Amino acid sequence: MKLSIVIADSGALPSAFVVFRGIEASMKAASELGYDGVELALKRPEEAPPEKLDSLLSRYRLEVSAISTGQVYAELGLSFSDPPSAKKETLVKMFHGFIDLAAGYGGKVNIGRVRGNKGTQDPEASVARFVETVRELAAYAEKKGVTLLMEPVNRYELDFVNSVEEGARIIERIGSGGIKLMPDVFHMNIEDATIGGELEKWIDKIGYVHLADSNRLAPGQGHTDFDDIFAHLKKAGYAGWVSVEILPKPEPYTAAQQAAVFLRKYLRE
Ligand code: LER
Ligand code: MN
Repeated sequence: MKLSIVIADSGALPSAFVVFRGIEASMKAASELGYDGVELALKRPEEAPPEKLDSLLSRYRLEVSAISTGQVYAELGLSFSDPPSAKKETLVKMFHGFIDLAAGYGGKVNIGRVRGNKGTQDPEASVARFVETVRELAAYAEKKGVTLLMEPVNRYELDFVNSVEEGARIIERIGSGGIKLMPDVFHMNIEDATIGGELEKWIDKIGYVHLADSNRLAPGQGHTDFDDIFAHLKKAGYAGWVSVEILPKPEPYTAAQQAAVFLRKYLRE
């Protein structure tokens, strides 16, 4: 397994859920702390120009683990569940841009908050629009050798695809090889009956894992059982990325350091 941390540009929205801000400063810190990679939380593909990425990644000996897109919904105010419109076309084109960028950097693009809510008016129609939009994007991603990552998110943030099992079922419904699951153990602690057990059960569909403790601080600062999580991931043969997505508390560098120090033992074993 390889260890990554979520970072963003200095112009990231206040709602961006990242540990460090400012691409260069973040990469320098991640590298010093022994991370193998960085997950780029972008609101537009142009925020991470390839020339800049190439020079920073080689200077700090890092890889891009994935591109995450949580800010896109906040920035554009529309989602994959919305009815067709010119704005929705803009959203889909923007995802083509993320996929094109990921083709050279990490090969993974996440779908979290941008799926939107199914609402109460006609929830099945919203979910159907979501499935259709993601199916199209997954086909585009597959052609580019990129995997979309569907992130189950807890009920207090989104009203569908909350548990890993729901994520697995919707991936089956999408029916494409271009999409996998991105379980986040913080959300799993709220929505899933077990964490390690569910990860092992759905391992064939899992392409990436987000790590945070029960209180969303660095792993080791809450009551999540990481011994159990890593025992199951190892038993299942998981060899992909685990990425630290935590609150920047008590302050970003300390939080990232706590996570790296705590997780090192599982990654070395
Ligand atoms: C994004 O990865 C995530 O986990 C969300 O909870 C952020 O809103
Ligand atoms: Mn997450």
